[in-house]
Amino acid sequence: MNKLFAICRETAWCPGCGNFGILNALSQALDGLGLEPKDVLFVSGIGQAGKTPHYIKGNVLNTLHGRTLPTATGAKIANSGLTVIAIGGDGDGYAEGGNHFIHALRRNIDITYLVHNNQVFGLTKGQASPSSDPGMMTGTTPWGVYNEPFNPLAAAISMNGSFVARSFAGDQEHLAKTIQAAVKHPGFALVDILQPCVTFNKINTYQWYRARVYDLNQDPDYDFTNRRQAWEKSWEWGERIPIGIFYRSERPTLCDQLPALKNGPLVRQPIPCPNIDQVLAQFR
Ligand SMILES: Cc1ncc(C[n+]2csc(CCOP(=O)(O)OP(=O)(O)O)c2C)c(N)n1
Ligand code: SF4
Repeated sequence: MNKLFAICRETAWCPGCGNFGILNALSQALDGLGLEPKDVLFVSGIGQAGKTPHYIKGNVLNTLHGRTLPTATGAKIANSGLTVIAIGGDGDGYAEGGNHFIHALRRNIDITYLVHNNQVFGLTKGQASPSSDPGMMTGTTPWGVYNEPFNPLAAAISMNGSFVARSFAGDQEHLAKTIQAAVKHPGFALVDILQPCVTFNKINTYQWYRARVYDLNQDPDYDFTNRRQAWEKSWEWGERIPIGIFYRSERPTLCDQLPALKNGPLVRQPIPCPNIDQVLAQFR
């Protein structure tokens, strides 16, 4: 297999960070799909996860914290021929960018969204995030997290997200396979990735996850087209944690429905060249 998406720079991540497993799986997945870096755009915001596009070959659009999804949406509409992969942390996607997450699900824009879910704000030194487990003590929650955690899978299934999956940074094969399925899916594809932050999250470690995760798609009775079953499964957390494709359905994507894209990607369409004198005459 060609290694076109080879990892191309030294990283600024801590040794042992779960982001390495995600980066390797992403590169493996894209090589396996036969894509070329020139046809792939990685979009990210700010955070440790947001650095991922800097370390892999492809086009990169690095935007503001929490604005990964609207930026990726704009890029996909401008050049619908690109494979667009949005990447961010749980803070970027479920806190600052939480509103955008909901609307990307509604629009069913054809992008893959990888959320490196380490249950903390890693870059800013380990504050609690929306997915921190209750009771977790951090710099901003010295008496423990009081709030109910945000459940991205349940939220996505409730909003009729068309592809909803979870994987684990410590299982590269499973993650690469899940990313491939997400990229191939026509529509908005969420992959929430359990990502150990070895520096600031001493609870949800590799060991902790390894003792709990299981592949729900190995269960012959699990039907990922059954939305109710998927929603119920999305609440399983604690002693056992399911990974795999929770829910999948097909409906028109945003780009399928935009009249301006009927003749192909906007960037390939001729730009109407107005007569500048006539335009200026309108303002006289
Ligand atoms: C609008 C805005 N708010 C806050 C910040 C500060 N900030 C930068 S990264 C970050 C959180 C990063 O956490 P997460 O998105 O979970 O990514 P991680 O670093 O854990 O991969 C915050 C709060 C910012 N850069 N911009
Ligand atoms: S602080 Fe956590 S998320 Fe950031 S690089 Fe280190 S281990 Fe990874």
